[in-house]
Amino acid sequence: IHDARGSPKIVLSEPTGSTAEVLLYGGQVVSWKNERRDELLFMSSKAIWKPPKAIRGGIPVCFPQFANFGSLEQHGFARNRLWSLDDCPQPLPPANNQSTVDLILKSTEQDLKTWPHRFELRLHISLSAGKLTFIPRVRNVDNKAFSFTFALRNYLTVSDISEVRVEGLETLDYFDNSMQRERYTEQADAITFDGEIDRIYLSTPTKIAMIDHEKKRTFVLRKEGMPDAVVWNPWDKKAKALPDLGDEDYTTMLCVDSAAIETPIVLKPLEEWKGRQELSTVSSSYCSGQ
Ligand code: TA6
Repeated sequence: IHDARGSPKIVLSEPTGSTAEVLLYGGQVVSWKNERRDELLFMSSKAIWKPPKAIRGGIPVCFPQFANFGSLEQHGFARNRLWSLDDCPQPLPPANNQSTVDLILKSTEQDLKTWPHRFELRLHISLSAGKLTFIPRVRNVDNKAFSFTFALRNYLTVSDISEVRVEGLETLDYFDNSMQRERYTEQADAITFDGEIDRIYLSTPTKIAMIDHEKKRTFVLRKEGMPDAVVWNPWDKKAKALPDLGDEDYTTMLCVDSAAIETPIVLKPLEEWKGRQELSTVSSSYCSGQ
């Protein structure tokens, strides 16, 4: 663990040479490099790496609220808090060549003022060849029930957003964030990009593929416990309006998030919710439907 721009950072590694970097700030993965040292996650050229701003890139955790689906700050507060190592499951071995880390965020007196529910949010992250796995868990440690919405916002690096195709969301219903959250139905073929997209796809299948022709790379997202998927690219106008996103950055980024939004998760006292997300990359020989 060593400091990086003010936040302690954990570096995960595995025998084939891929690495991932996780900050205690936000419990956020900020880098995932394959064995050829290609950076697989997008990081804004103008990201702000210090509180209270969320770092625009990597994989921020949106909890206890996605976007403005509620009265809290945009995407909740978990991504703007300093998490800790969760030494309950097992203390992190001294060597940094560990391929897993367990993080925890507990409700604080300060946060109880804005979100009056005592919780323990745990995030297990493990790296293996070509795959990054996340197991988020939320436990209600209060004496009354609460509900929350949740997302893992996966900022993926792409060669050129206009050359990317997303398969697996065909014919699904979605809320369109850029159209007063109206409900629409997706067409019957893969999603391609020629403008701003900000959609919450509902009841998605467990597998979604993001195919990047030029880079000859396909990301595959597999998820459980998070029925929805968000697809977001701000395109040029919105990109210019975001101070922590480079004006051209939208051409090399795509967010495809695992999420539980349409049906908030309800926990009674002592109940625990558990999700799972596997993000993997496959080579150019990938053919759809695999
Ligand atoms: O995708 C949902 C959304 O709320 C978009 O409308 C856009 O605001 C994006 O998230 C970015 O949010 P952030 O707080 O990371 O700037």
